[in-house]
Amino acid sequence: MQYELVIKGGKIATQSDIFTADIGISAGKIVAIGANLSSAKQEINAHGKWVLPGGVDSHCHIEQLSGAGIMNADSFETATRSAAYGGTTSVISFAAQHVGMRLNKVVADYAKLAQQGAIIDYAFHIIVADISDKNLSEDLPKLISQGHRSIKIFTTYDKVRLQDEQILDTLLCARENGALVCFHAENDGLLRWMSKKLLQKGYSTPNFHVQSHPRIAEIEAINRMIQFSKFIDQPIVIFHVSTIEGIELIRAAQTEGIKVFAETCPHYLFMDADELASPKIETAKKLCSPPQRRKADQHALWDALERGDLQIISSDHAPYRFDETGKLSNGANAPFNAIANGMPGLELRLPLMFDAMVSRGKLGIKKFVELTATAPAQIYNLAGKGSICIGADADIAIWDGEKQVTLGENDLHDNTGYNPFVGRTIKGWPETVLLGGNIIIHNGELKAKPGSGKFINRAMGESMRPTGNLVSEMNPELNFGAEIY
Ligand code: DUC
Ligand code: ZN
Ligand code: ZN
Repeated sequence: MQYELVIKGGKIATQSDIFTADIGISAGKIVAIGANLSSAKQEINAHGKWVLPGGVDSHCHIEQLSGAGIMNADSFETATRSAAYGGTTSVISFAAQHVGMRLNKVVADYAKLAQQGAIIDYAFHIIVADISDKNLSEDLPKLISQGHRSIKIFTTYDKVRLQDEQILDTLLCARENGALVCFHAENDGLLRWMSKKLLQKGYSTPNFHVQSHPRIAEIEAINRMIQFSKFIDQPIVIFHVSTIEGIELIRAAQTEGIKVFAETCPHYLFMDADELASPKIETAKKLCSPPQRRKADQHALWDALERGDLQIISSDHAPYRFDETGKLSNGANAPFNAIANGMPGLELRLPLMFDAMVSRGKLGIKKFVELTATAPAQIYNLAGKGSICIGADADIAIWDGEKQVTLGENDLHDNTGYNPFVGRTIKGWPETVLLGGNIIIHNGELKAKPGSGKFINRAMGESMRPTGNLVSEMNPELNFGAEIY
């Protein structure tokens, strides 16, 4: 058999195995894995290199208008270019509804932007902010059946959050149509009350962002969303878990049999609240919600990743330039609650995690592959993604495990213009990246064109299936025969 491409002699890692082999690729797929594969139109020598599945980043904000009306710094082109440079080959970004918009149109608009700009494959979480009109009765079921199998809900942020009753309606809609529901879980009242109190006392500089997002806000909202998930029997994902107590709630729910998945992000693992201690406006560069927490939380997050309580590491890439278009859109003296939240993360998610997990040995390379590629692909049902096996998409990153890189202020390929991890030296870097068997990055050069990434149409997956365990009030046998579902 003649292959279009053979990757020779690399050390392959999957979530379950490490072995040395050649990989034969044809028509965009992995068609052979074995020794001495020959007869290829093109060969890549990977001796001495790691050959890993391309990364799957399942939480990133691209070309998105925030709840406060501030535009991301990145287009699909710049964000996915940056992802590719960092070894990521699939992203799930957001189709973000705002109040008054029809979901159909929102998704069509984002789909068009991605189609024109993306250089890696993509899917969308649909942000539901307005369930009125026919959004829930018509648009959402149709969009789910068209392959958009995940929904995101905010429990906070004035202009986009849903009320409890609306959350229950949306969970039920997801249950009936087969989709996951993801949450930004923080208690809105608590955040607003704390911001008001801090500002009344004159505490307005960026460092007070941490106090304005008390850990109890996360704990309360995670707990409430878990109880809702149990009540409706609808699988959920808790985004960006940052606290010990949040982990404990998730772990207890999973032990009880509630279908709760969860992620954390590099900025919670590698940064703590001390990074936000300065009252200077530069602190705005690292403002995100929830905020970075304590060293003890970092340790707990690592333990939770090891045990499997948290299954995914995403970037939560939310790029805003450090100027009047982004972080400083309300001026250089803006109070902490008028500064756009988020930081760039698409490009460095994998190198930071590789450095910690592989070069420094924390949890090892199989767990690295699992958390950053295989598990997000499985949980969100991105067929063909996140693993190296026969029949998988040939989305592959070839890593030089010895390469050391010291991060500069503006050396990323996104459009944010700064690097929150500047000054760190990390070991291990993806030098060649393939998408569907095509080389898209090689030795620091981009080889792909905007628009070459494809939409990943998702079927209903196992993670989305309800457990069948009904609380008594929802169980017709115990509830006077009332059928709620
Ligand atoms: N927080 C969010 O909720 N979204 C984007 C980035 C952030 O910090
Ligand atoms: Zn969020
Ligand atoms: Zn986010």
